[in-house]
Amino acid sequence: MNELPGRHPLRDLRVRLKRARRIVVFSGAGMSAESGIATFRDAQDGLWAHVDPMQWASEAGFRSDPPRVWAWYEQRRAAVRQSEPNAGHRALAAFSARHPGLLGIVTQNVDDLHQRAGSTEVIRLHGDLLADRWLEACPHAEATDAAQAPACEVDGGTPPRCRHCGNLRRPAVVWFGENLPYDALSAAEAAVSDADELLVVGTSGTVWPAAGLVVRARQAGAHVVVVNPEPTELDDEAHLVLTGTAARLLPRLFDPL
Ligand code: BJW
Repeated sequence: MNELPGRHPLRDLRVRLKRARRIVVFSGAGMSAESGIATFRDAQDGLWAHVDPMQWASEAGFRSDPPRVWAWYEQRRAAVRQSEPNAGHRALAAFSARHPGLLGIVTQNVDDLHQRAGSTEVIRLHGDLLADRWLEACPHAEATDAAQAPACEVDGGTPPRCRHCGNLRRPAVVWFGENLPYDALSAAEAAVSDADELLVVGTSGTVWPAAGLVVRARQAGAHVVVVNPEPTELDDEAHLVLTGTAARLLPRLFDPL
């Protein structure tokens, strides 16, 4: 059963945050929306408003047309490089700097805006948009002994390939049907299990197993707060739903009075 919000939910939450032993922020694409980065599922301008996600964010989609998918990722990389952290990212980083060890971030985001704002304790569940890796375990990429195989060489293609075996580079993100990085998911599970406050910011809560972290946190006793301008799949898990954007609400929660 969720709490009825008090007359001053923001003020009450600030008091809770002040008393908290461990705060975790679980963020999604909406966290970066006010930095100009498109969300995925926004009906108007989300990345997937007009395309089938499985054609873009799955291994099968990539294999079906590597240049098309690579070019889409290159556009998104350029948008991230040109963007800046917003007031929400900065409020979290500044709070962490004032209270070392109190706040951790578990993010589904593949941009680097939490890190560029100055947050150091960030667990990335879905990888790194700005990095890439081999599609297959490449014998040339893995070889350390030049006698075993010639050193791997990346050609200048789109996407780049290994000159020797044709293996492709791919974005170092987690696509549908792929396991999340084991270390990141384990660390995230431990972090949310230990939180007394969990703030769920800017995620629709539709993608698993990430969304399950909120269920886990609540079961482990955390006070769960959703921050989002729209309803989400996780609202029923929340003790409190704050309707508003990350860049507007997070400074009001975390900035010093
Ligand atoms: C604002 C705002 C503002 C706007 N301020 N807020 C259990 C049940 C059902 C399905 C599954 C299940 N377990 C696994 C699955 C399958 C699948 C899944 O979850 N499917 C569902 C969609 C049905 N999961 C997987 O495949 C995962 N892997 C896995 O489970 O491995 C095991 C396995 C192996 C083999 C076979 C099967 C399973 C992997 C998931 C990988 C997700 N990858 C993506 C793409 C990353 C690469 C890329 O960027 O291209 O990650 S999908 C995309 O969704 C991205 C995001 O991180 C993720 C979450 O999206 P997010 O962040 O919530 O964004 P939106 O757009 O949905 O929402 C934005 C929100 O912001 C909205 O609420 C707005 O209102 C709000 N907002 N402005 C605050 N200013």
